[in-house]
Amino acid sequence: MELNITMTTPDENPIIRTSPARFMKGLVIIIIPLIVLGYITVFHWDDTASVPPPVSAPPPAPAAPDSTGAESSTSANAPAPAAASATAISIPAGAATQGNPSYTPDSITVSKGDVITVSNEDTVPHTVTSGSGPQDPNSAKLFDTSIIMAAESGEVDTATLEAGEYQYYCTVHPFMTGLITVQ
Ligand SMILES: [Cu+2]
Repeated sequence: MELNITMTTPDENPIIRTSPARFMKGLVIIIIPLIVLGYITVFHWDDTASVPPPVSAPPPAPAAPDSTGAESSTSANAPAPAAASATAISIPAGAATQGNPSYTPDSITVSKGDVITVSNEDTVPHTVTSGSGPQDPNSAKLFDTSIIMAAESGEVDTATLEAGEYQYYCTVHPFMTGLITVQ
């Protein structure tokens, strides 16, 4: 049995099915959006990432002392208690760039047993890891917050540390270093 599978008649051109003008019009319709998207991607890439506003003072609250037990805040991302507390380290925005402040303060003195809250106010992950750097054979053996994501916080518990000075650094950006002194 023999099949004739010719799809076109001999007098029909099987390839050119449109006019050059119509073809160019279609091409322009495709290329213009590509140019616009390309421009946005190349020159406005940074604008596509949302950068949280800098952490500012929390809304005014009644200045009642000993309010730490109050659980009035329903915010999921309540900022760390402002200043005053000596047991807080913050990682400011831009810390991932070498030369910028990395830990604030970068040297802190606490009493043994204090729990240091580390709040990451930057837009990339950081750590507070014991040791002088990745090459330190004792790196992370004394304490390690592990990765703290942007806008989140971690803790360093000093209960297991003897009095003394402890260097720490960021495993993601080893040029970020600081010092914890336990009394
Ligand atoms: Cu870091």
